[in-house]
Parts: sequence; structure tokens; C-alpha cells
Amino acid sequence: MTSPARIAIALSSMKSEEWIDPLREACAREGVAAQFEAWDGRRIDARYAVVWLPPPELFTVETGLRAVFNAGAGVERLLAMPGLPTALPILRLVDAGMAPKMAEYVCFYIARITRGLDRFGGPNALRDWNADRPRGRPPTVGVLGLGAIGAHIAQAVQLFGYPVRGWSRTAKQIDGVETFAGSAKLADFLAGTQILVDALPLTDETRNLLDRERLSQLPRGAHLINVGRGATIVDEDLLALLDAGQLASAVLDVFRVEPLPIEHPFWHHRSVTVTPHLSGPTPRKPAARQIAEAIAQLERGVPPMSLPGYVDRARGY
Ligand code: NDP
Ligand code: OXD
Repeated sequence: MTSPARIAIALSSMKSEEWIDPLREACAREGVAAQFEAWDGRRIDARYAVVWLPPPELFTVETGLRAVFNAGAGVERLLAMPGLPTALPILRLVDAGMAPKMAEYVCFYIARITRGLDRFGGPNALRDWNADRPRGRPPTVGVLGLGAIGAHIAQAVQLFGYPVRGWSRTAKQIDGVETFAGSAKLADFLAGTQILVDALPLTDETRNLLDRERLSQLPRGAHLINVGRGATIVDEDLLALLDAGQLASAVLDVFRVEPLPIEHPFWHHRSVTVTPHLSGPTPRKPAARQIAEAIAQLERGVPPMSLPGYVDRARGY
């Protein structure tokens, strides 16, 4: 009989207690004997670690790790950590309840943009029963990234009657969504997109992808919603295009530097809505279930690269 797997929990800003109980329950349900410890810098001989921006010493102290679970979808900062062993398998969350919440966020802002719902709230609320009701063909929504989150967003937006297109690295087929793949198709994709939703991971290829040139390929008056990663967009270029009226508005949930520094112009720009990285909260139970299922498979000898959420380090996501 194998000894219980020691699992180090190193979650920086998240509360370990909120994860340990759901993980314990989920592992018990999977029949995995496991012991969990909030990692405090001392070696515990961990077999696995559940992390969100862990201290880099984790990887030099816990040298017996068989796999690391990222308690989120984006892995760019974990991959950039000094001392992360090159052969250590990394698994990330796949949807785990984040995708529907992010789709809800995106649909909310799309409705706000297209139906002018802002007019009816706040101190200057319009009190006009005959207020304009947009009735024409709805604008085309383009989603960058058609993974667990982007595909869910595309399908949700489509349910509200918007023409939807999506762009990914490799070709995808999604019912009712016009799909484009690869950098050669990006200009065509952007040219027909009136509301651009960024759901991309941050990688060497996507960093600064949306610069002045690319953003200018959107039709004049287009809107941007970014729930992917801040550094996929060049901040100064976005601000210049908003000031010039080339872009009408931006709703930004993610930023190059987080927390967004208080002096950053995004906080103060009249055409920018800033939300503090809250579009995709991670429900603990589904996330814990996903991690426990993967641990159970690993304990049975299933190779990590065959599991959902295995991070391909060469691709960067
Ligand atoms: P996935 O890995 O499932 O999907 C990523 C998508 O991006 C895939 O469709 C992939 O293409 C596409 N992609 C990657 N690189 C390129 C490229 N160079 N050119 C074109 N397309 C590319 O990730 P998720 O959907 O789970 O998550 C996406 C991102 O959302 C996360 O990495 C994270 O940054 C962000 N996120 C933000 C949250 C928030 O609260 N704001 C919460 C959770 C996630 P292909 O399909 O061909 O592989
Ligand atoms: C994530 C995030 O990547 O919260 O999960 O941004």
C-alpha cells in the first residue's frame, strides 16, 4: 500500500483554508489518501502542490514533487518562476466553473454597450419613456481565444442573437460561430468584429498582440472587452485609439500590472471601465474536484500529459 500523498498548499493571496476542506473531501471521494499542509517554507516531502503564485523556494525545497496544480487557468507567472524545474508537470484548471461566470460578465457588458443601459442608472439617469431602443442587426462579437473560456463565451453571446466569430491558434469548429485560425487570419477576423472580447492566455506569441496596428484593423467605433491577460494589449496604443475615437470604449478586467496602480490612466479615462480581475472567480468545490480527479489518475500511473489542463510549456499555455 502506498503512503498518503502529502500535498503542499501554497496559494499566496488566496486563503488556504478555503481550499483544504474541499480538496480533502474531493480526494476522499476519489479514494485518494492525502494529507494537506499549508506550505510555510519547511520541507514536508510533498508529492503534489496546489499553487497560485507560490514562493519560488517551494521548488527548491520540495524536490520530490510529481506534479503541480495551478489554482487558476492562467499559468504565465508560474512558468516564469525562477527555479521551476523544467521537467515538473504543471496542470491548470480547465473552466472549473469560471467559464459561465466570465460569459455572464461579457454578456452583461455587451448588453450595456449595445442597449445603452447606462443611460438609466445613477444620478443623471434618463427619465424618458420614449428613449431610443436599438432594433437593427446586432453588432458582430469577435472572441480571441476559443479555449475552455473563450468557446463558452462565444456560445453564450450567440444565444442572445449576436453574430459571433472566434479566433484561435489551431482551427476550431463551434456551432454557430464563424472561426478563424492563425496569425494569417487575424486581420480578416478583426476587420469584421465590432465588439472584441479578449480571452487569450499570455504567451510569447500573444504578448503585445493588440497594438496600435492590430487594434486599428477593427472597424471605427469598435469596443473592447479584455478578460484574458492585460499584457496582450499595449496600454498606450489602446489609450491613443480611444482618444482618437477609433475605438469607442474598453472594459478591462486584467492588467499588465495588478493591482492596477492608482495613477494609471485607465482608472480615469471616461471610455474605460476597470474591474479588479473579478470576471472569473474560481468556485472552490469544482476546482477541488478537478484537482482530485487528476491526482487520482496520477496515483494510478496515468501520464500527466494525457490529463485535461496539462500545460504545454513550449506553447506557454
Ligand atoms: P485555454 O488554454 O483553454 O484556451 C486558450 C485559447 O487561446 C485557445 O483557443 C488557444 O488556441 C488560443 N491561443 C493561444 N495562443 C494563441 C495564439 N498565439 N494565437 C491564437 N490563439 C491562441 O485557456 P482558457 O480558455 O482556460 O483561459 C484563457 C485565459 O483566460 C487564461 O489563460 C487566463 O489568462 C484568462 N483567465 C482570466 C480570468 C479572469 O478572472 N479574468 C479567469 C480565468 C482565466 P488553440 O485552441 O488553438 O490552442
Ligand atoms: C486565472 C485567473 O487565470 O484568475 O484563473 O485569472
